[in-house]
Amino acid sequence: MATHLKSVASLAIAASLSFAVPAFAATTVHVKLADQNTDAALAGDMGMNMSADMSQAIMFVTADTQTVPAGEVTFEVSNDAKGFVHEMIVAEAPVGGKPLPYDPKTDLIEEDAAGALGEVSELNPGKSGTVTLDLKPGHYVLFCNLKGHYMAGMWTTLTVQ
Ligand SMILES: [Cu+2]
Repeated sequence: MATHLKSVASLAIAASLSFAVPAFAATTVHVKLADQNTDAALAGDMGMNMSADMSQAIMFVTADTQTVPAGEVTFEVSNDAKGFVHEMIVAEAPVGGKPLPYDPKTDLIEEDAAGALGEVSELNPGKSGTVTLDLKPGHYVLFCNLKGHYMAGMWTTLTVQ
């Protein structure tokens, strides 16, 4: 028993000396959802890989980092909007420069077809929420799927390496 305790203590000291952040700690990404408090210019075709002028975006997903290590990633999502409900969905980014599957009739991303992995759904203005996902290396997209918001520019990318 004494030997066992000693070895555990030694390991703990070695770990604290070797890594500023223990390997088992989840990475946290802070995500802000925001808009220009208007939906006057929705359906702007400003989706991913659509080569639209993103400077015209009126709704936004912003993350405090663009790259995270593979493993557990916790998204802390806050809706900073004044009046609009927003959400954040995580999906694998389409390969080969393809657009995300979008239904123009509903103005929504087809979440199943897009391979949605998880979400913080429908936050009222000023509210926040979290979701933790186990992500493998690759390229991901974070987007809002309230009607028309994605095409209004409400998405960003995340690389997991
Ligand atoms: Cu939105």
